[in-house]
Amino acid sequence: MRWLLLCHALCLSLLKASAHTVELNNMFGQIQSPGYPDSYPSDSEVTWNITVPEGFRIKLYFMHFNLESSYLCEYDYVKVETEEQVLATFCGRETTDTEQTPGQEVVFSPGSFMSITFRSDFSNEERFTGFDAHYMAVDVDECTEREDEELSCDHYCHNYIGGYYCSCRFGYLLHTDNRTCRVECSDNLFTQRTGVITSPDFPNPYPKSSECFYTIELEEGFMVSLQFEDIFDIEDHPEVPCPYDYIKIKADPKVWGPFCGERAPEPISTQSHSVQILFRSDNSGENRGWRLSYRATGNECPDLQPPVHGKIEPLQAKYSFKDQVLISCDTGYKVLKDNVEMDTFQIECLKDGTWSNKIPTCKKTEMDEENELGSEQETE
Ligand SMILES: [Ca+2]
Ligand SMILES: [Ca+2]
Ligand SMILES: [Ca+2]
Repeated sequence: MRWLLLCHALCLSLLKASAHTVELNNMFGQIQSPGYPDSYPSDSEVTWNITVPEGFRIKLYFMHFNLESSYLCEYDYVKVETEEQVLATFCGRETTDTEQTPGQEVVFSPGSFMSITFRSDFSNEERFTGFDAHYMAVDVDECTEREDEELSCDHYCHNYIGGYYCSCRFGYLLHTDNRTCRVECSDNLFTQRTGVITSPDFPNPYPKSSECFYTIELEEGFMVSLQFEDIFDIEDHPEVPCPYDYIKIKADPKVWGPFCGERAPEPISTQSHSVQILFRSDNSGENRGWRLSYRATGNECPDLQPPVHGKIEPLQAKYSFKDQVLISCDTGYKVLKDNVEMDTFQIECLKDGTWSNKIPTCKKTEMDEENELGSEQETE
């Protein structure tokens, strides 16, 4: 029992002495089996951990390789791995069905870390000279290798040794994520009675990482209604309502939306003269966006009858807020308003749906009255 305990302690310390780890942080270097180019000792284990800066990966290859061969490399081996996966296991002198030697093979790490372990078992059937390997940091070409849309450049990618950067097409700005291209679209003011508003670049996919504001601002008394077109495509989610991109419409205190998906919202009658539209996009996805037309209408005023011996211009079936009408009289007549004679008189349809004034009358001018009298006398 005593001996056993002693052996246990002794064997452990022996094992510890023969197994050790070497940390390597250089951009290149050489790794050799213990005692190289002499034969390597039995019961030996060495691990080399190579770390290179971010943006690089490690290239490893062998100039010499001579290890004891065994079924599936059970005895002696060189194992190349990362934290997560075994990249290669080598042993022997020649590649067979169950043993692989590196030969001309080059091993690349997917990331900036690689671990190489050499192990020999308790015996060697003959003399083996081990291995001589070299490693170096090589650039990762992020532009051709990044297949994940969440990580790749939105527009243009530029690779350089040790890193990469993104740039955008003309008219776009690189977002602070240094990857997606946004547009400046926060300052759009519409003051006409009708108009068309679209997402940026419509019907091409709208820019990512953008926040667009559109304001329709008309005089009080107008009421804006919105109508979306059939092409409507805003990134959505099958369960969560509009978590990525959306359009929202606001006319204090009412809010419509957020809207997303592929079905255009129903027409919206805001009942307001001031409408704000917010459109937001996140950093991924390709969707076509939206297009809407708006129209501002006011209250309608009652029908108008032209005065006797007079006319109104323009003559319309209906008049609404802000429409103006000019009243004039036939030749020989004058417009009479509040006992004042004038050539024309203008009235306007007000926001409450009433006319600014009553229709004036047309009065025969005095000169004409005299003339008429005179002519009557002449004919007598
Ligand atoms: Ca061996
Ligand atoms: Ca690079
Ligand atoms: Ca999106």
